[in-house]
Amino acid sequence: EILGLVSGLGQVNASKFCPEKSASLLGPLSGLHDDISKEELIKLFPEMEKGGRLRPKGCVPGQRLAVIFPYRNRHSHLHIVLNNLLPFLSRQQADVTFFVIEQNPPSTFNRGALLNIGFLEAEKMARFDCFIFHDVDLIPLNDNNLYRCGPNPRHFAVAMNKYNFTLPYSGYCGGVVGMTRDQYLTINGNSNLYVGWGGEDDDLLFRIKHKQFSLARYDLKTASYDMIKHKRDQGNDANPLRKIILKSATKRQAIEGLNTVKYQVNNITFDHLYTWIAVSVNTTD
Ligand code: UDH
Ligand code: NGS
Repeated sequence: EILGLVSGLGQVNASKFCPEKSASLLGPLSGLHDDISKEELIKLFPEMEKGGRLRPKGCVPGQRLAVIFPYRNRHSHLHIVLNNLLPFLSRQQADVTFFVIEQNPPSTFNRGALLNIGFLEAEKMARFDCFIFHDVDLIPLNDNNLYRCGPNPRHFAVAMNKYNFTLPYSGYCGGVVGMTRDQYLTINGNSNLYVGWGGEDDDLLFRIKHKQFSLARYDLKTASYDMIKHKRDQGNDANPLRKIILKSATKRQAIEGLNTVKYQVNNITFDHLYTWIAVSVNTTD
């Protein structure tokens, strides 16, 4: 009788955890590109919890995820990407909270600093196991592309439409990257020195490798994305110094990054779809 009780309990516990791979996955997806309003999205996903948390009913996921969007003036992209990510992550049975880290004017856009800020601010809210740093214009096209963290940092955005669904160069580490809390702390996050477009993602890979991690990637078919077409942003001109800064990536790693990012939080809103954090980034431009 005791044995029966023990094995019974075992079953109850085992069935509480979500399976490694959800039975709801569809594989390849066509990608939803149409504009959608915030109100329509809220209607489509009433089950979301304040602050933008989605989690499965009926089982407990192994990891709690924070998706961090670096953001300025991309309202339509944000909602298009959420219209894709919400069903995608729901099918993956993820426990996920979305953070929009908005850089207020006038400083030049600084993607690396915004990702550091997203990490630090999310840490103040809850204990997340896995951080997915996600450009706001990238739509995943296969739901076998599991948004999870593992023993090494993962580059998710391997194959994008704009590069004919191939990796543009072997060291490309942009778009969407995922890391555990410990991995991000170990590499000291992103550099804050890349003011304007370019280089911060290459710097990140130097940091990852310098701490003896390898970069995990799914295959091209699994890790494919559409980039939403858009015009050039204002306030994010290519940084003419990016290649020079990149040369000192590993020398700077310990003394510049997550441990030195300077910013002020201007506002925090716990919305239905996301936690929105508006910040001013103190940079040298
Ligand atoms: N982003 C914003 N607003 C901006 C700029 C960037 O929200 O004004 C965010 C957004 O999440 C975007 C990410 O930062 O997806 C990366 O921006 P990006 O300009 O590096 O990359 P994106 O893929 O465009 O959007 C590529 C344009 C290439 C410009 C080439 C310059 N030589
Ligand atoms: C490289 C940039 C990266 C950028 C990548 C892809 O040249 O930051 O192109 O560009 N590195 C440097 O400039 C040093 S993109 O597809 O965004 O146009 O991510």
